[in-house]
Amino acid sequence: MICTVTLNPALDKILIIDEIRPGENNRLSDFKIDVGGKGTHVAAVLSDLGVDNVATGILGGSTGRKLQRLLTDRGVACDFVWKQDYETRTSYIVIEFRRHRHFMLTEKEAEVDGETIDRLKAKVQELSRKCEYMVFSGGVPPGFNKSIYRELIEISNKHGAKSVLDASGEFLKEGIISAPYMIKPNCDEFSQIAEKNMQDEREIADYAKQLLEKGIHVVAVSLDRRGSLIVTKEKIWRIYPPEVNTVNTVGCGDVFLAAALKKIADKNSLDESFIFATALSATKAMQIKTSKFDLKKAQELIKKIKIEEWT
Ligand code: TA6
Repeated sequence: MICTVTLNPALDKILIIDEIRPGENNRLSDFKIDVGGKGTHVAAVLSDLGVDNVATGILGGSTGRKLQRLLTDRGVACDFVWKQDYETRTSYIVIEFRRHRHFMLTEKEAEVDGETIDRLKAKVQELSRKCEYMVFSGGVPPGFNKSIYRELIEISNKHGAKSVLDASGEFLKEGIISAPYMIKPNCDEFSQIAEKNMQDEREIADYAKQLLEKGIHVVAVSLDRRGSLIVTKEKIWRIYPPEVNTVNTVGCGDVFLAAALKKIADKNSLDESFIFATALSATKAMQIKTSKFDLKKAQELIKKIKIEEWT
């Protein structure tokens, strides 16, 4: 069983428009809703891939109820901490077809109080006893300390679960102190940990090796459209993604993480797991919705993925 922990879930509203014209009434050509907030995406994708999973985090209000319904409909077991007088945020993803571009606008979230945070910690403790993997993913609403992911990972490690962290800034920097099993930073987030701008792939691999000395087992650095670097004590892989017609890249990282975890949990080798993750995530970029993918297409794309083993 895999548990996802989303401290700041969202409902994704996807607004589709041909062209945005400033100062005019911009009429949408279509509108879709999807689960949002990183960890919840991972949960929905895991369910679609047939992996038993439970989602926790903080929810509130009618948006929270709507999001939970979407997750339940996808087959996710929901065990959220509910907060009174709190409304789960909405994220707006605007897809502008004519210019082949999209934007994400996220609502400002309300502050979380100490009592809710304590209930969340107790929930993480309870779930980390039952789950093999605990996935901590996404932004953090105000009210939490910078150390929150470090504390939650410590709790999971203590109860025998393997922790996976997909966060940014100070939350990521603090989180790695507790030595999660795996981290999945992008280039910017990796530069935040290293405290210097990291673009050179060899330099990223060398610094990732240093992180492994702290007890992390897998550092999966997303290089966005350029693919990824997967660094472990034994091996380094550079994976190049296939070319696809991109419609909306929001959620690609979450599909990548869920797909890799599915394969790792099924005891596949790491290179095989990340090749599958790369293919599935590429099919996400072709979809309008933020947590959708195309498994059949991914099987075709696997053959087009290039992988190098670095020494
Ligand atoms: O990764 C995509 C996504 O989860 C969107 O669904 C959107 O809601 C957003 O990211 C939230 O990201 P944040 O970092 O603010 O938690």
